[in-house]
Amino acid sequence: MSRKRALITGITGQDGSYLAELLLSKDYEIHGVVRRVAIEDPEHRLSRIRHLLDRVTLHAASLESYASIHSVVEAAQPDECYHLAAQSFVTYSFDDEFSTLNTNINGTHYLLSAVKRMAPRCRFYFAGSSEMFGAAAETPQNEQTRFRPRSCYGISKVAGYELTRNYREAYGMFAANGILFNHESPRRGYEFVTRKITSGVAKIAAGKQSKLALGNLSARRDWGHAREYVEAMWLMLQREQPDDYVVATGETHSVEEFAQVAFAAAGLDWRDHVVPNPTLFRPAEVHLLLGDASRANRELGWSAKTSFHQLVHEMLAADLEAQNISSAGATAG
Ligand code: G4F
Repeated sequence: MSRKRALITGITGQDGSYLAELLLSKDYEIHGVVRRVAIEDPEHRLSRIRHLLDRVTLHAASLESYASIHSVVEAAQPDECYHLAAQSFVTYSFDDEFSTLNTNINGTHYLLSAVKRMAPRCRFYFAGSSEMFGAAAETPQNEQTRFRPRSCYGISKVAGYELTRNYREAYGMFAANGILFNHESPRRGYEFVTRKITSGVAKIAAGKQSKLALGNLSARRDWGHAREYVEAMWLMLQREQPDDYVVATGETHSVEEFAQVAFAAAGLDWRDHVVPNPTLFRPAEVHLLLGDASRANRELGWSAKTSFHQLVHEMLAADLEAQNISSAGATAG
């Protein structure tokens, strides 16, 4: 039997890199969609997949161009398509609503349409988000919880979710939505609060800075490990029938708790270093997210394994090592 082919948009990101590793371990042939600038600047823009470059085929395309997306799908002829690429930083979606909505909604629509035309039997995964729940009316949130997004990012993800569901219902495509709660790792981008904290703690421990400015410390998130969350994506596309799944740990912690644990692990007191910065508050905040992943547990056999403390410690250890500080000094998780 020939190898299965997977097409991954966003392959250069945290999730894309873990997913490519997972699928390579299952002997998939991997095709990734990247921006042309990434191919021209591999040192910086392909850093998360540098170790995979001789085993993946990269295609230059833009989510803003239907023609380029169509060409990639036609060339790759994927059996499975994982649509992870997006403008994914919620804060930025307040700064530029238009580009977030255009890229995220049109990009998903272009890809769905191209798959329907060029590879109709391809199984499609859409990276939905717990940001879709927004000011959720119930806690914990599951697949039935109503969406009440609080940002253009959340709105764009609701649109992508609905497009995916509509292609499933209207055209019989195998199209599944993952509703993933926050998932982090040492590969997380520095703009997200978890990595901002662990990299900040490491720089403070190295004596390179003394303060860390943060916004809303009381916001609560359900934080899991990205490496485990990509397994849930793959499992969703192995089902007999497509469906939508919440992927979460079932635990919620505040930003303050995250900071407290990270600083304490480096032998520091967060109160000596964290400075509140009101400009980092969002115009509309999502105050509390907590996922109920029992459907994923029941039907996919998936559950989160890494604890909150283990996650913080793993991220901090990587950032300490980047500062040439032995992570053995970090209190065990
Ligand atoms: O780390 P964050 O920027 O992640 P956020 O907004 O929850 O979104 C992430 O998770 C979503 C899944 O629910 C994804 F769809 C999305 O793409 C992204 O991966 O912020 C987390 C919380 C927020 O409440 C924010 O207000 O941390 C609070 N926060 C406090 N100080 C801060 C900061 N966030 C950032 N980025 N920077 C701060 O200084």
